[in-house]
Amino acid sequence: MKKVITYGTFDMFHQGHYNIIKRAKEYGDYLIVGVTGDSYDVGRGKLSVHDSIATRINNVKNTGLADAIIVEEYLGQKISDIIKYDVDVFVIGDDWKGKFDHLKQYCEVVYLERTKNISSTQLREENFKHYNIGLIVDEPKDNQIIAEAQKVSGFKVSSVFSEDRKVLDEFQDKYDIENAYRNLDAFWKDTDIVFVKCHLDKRADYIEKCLKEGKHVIADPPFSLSAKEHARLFEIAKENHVALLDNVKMVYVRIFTQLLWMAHAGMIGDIIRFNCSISKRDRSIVNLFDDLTALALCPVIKIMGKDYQSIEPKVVQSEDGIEYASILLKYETGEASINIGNKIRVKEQLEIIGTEGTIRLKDNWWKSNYFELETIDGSDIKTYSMNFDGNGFCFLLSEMMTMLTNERTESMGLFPDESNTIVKVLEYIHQNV
Ligand code: C2G
Repeated sequence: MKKVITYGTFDMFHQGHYNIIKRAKEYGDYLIVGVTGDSYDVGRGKLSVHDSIATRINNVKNTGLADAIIVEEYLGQKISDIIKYDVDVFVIGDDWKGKFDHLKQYCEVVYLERTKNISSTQLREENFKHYNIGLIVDEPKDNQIIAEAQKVSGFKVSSVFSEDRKVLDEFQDKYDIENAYRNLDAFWKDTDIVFVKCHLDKRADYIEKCLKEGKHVIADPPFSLSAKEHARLFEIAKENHVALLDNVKMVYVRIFTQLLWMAHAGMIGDIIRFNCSISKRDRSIVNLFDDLTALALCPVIKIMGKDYQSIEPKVVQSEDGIEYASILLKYETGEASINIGNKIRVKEQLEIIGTEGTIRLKDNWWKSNYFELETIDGSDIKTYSMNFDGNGFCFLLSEMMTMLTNERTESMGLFPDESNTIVKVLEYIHQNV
């Protein structure tokens, strides 16, 4: 018996998918179809898959052509499958030409011509609502927002607004953005979601204007250094039935959800101590201390909770502002310490110490794709990882798409009251140093 295998996501099942499965079957007597699992697709940057795995498997099943259907869960599984199922021929579309030649040592490799003029991407574009993202900027830098938005179907960065003509021209040239505006009314006409990417002194004002205009907003935290004003912005978002999201990417990355689960499900016992440190020397960033502190407070609030009992800030200041801060938040059952180095360097790491184990994220913990779990029973250190390219903003956009589809305006990555707590702590620090 000659066995054939082929793989695919088979999202929005279409004629091109049917054709390749049918032609693959003709290469042998028994056809195995591998359907990609969600984690595998996320890991290879395919975030726009619309259909659930159950639907995708069902669609392959309904062709009546597959003798067996398997799920592709990890990179390299193709080799194991070919060996395990004693496969003779591997078939794939010629958009992958040359990419699977290394499988020739295990079986025959056949690239078949793709069916023209049909694709899942095209069907998603035709069938689902699209949202235009507009950026409000005060420097010609996009922090990878444009590239990240391209990974999530349904979003497109189409406009930019800046008060500064030079910045606007430079930005439009650099990123090849369709529309550039210095007039907010014109900018809003083209925009469903606004990323307010400007310095803290203007952030709250722009956020408020956009929300009142009925636009969904994403902005760097803190939105303001006044806890009252920050909380009011969430109220305005609620009144206008629009979403307001903190641009904190780490909480949307699955590795963080996994870490949160482990910490809260008691896998390291009772949490007694949280340590995290962050520093940056970029003097060109205004309010760098506030940006860094907000970022460091995010995992504190997510893991230790909002109900701290006291805050003890210790800071080193110069005429340039706060150069270093060590902030201790005391909780009923434990404490959290964060070290912020603004000019003064601190080693970046994040550590959650529990009575039965420790979770550690090394180096750039806010964009880490792995963490370690060390339990006190003496077993080995376990590493949990998840690969992703880019800076993780696409995961925030993915959550935004879910929110828009379900008409939910509050993010479940960082809840509004968690965001408000972060600013309450920041405000306290500024008032007490
Ligand atoms: N295909 C095709 N014609 C189209 C569209 C897709 O022949 N118009 C083929 C692809 O070449 C692929 C299969 O249909 O062989 C499935 O395509 P996708 O669902 O896009 O999956 P893909 O990302 O190509 O998965 O392990 C996963 C595989 O490596 C590839």
